[in-house]
Amino acid sequence: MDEAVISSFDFHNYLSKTKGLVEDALNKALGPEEPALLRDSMRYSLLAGGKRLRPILCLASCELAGCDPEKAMPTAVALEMIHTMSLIHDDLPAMDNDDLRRGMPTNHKVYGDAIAILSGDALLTRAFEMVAIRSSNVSSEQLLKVIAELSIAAGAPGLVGGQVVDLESEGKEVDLETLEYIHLHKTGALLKACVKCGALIGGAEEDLLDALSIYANGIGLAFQIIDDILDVTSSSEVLGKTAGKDLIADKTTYPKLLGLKASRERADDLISKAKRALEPWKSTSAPLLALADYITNRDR
Ligand code: GRG
Repeated sequence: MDEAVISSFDFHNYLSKTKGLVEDALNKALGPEEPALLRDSMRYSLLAGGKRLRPILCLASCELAGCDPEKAMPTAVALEMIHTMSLIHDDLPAMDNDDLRRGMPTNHKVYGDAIAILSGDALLTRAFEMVAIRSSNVSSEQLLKVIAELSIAAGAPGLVGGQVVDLESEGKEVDLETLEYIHLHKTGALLKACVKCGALIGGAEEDLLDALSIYANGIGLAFQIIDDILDVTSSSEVLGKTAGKDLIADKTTYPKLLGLKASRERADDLISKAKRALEPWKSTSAPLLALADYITNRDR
């Protein structure tokens, strides 16, 4: 794709088509299994909508590496399962204690705390099953690398670690370094895994993996800065989750530390840097470039 092709790239069409494929795969990933209560609770949250940004990033990275994105679909589904389980657990009374997610009552409000915890556990373990059992035409070596990436991103070095520091920091003065640590772990780690896993399945060379790592760091942090901004500037109706929550929980956020204008500028800088990393792949990176812009321009 040259400049003209990139500027004519129909992102709206790409997004709705790819989202449709992801929704389809998510729907098929959870069959008519037992016990019914657990299945219903898992399906309730997994199929509740959402932007599906993580699986789309995974598929787009696989495609950029020159491979049919369908090959990465089981991993893309796994990533959305891990993300969804983190949302279910994050909403629990012992954590963020929220009633609204993706425009619907949170999982524990419908199924109770115990089933919400267990359906999160089941989604997390199902994610690894998806990668190990449903992937085809992907070598065992690639699958092992993907499984390692997912484990690291979800566990103590990623989401769980970030969540712990986030919980510990509530009601305290937090500096920019700690805030960045929280964001890069709690949010950035999984977004980075999406990009990396897609590229690994696509058979990306080292130079592309390095560039995608820079891209992922930039979009990961920018995504959370925008999330902090939207928490202040948007409404629960638009967000589909409780707006103003950070203030209520006395959390340090980018707008609190830097103000709204400087936060927006920081997000824009990060997105520009992320996009610059993909310059050498200008002719084939239109979806990832457009996804980077989507992250800063989104309204929910
Ligand atoms: C993963 C083992 C494991 C445990 C989870 C609870 C927890 C540990 C971590 C919390 C992680 C968390 C909720 C981070 C926030 C990430 C974030 C900004 C979510 C919102 O993502 P969107 O906007 O949501 O992409 P949709 O609904 O569009 O998918």
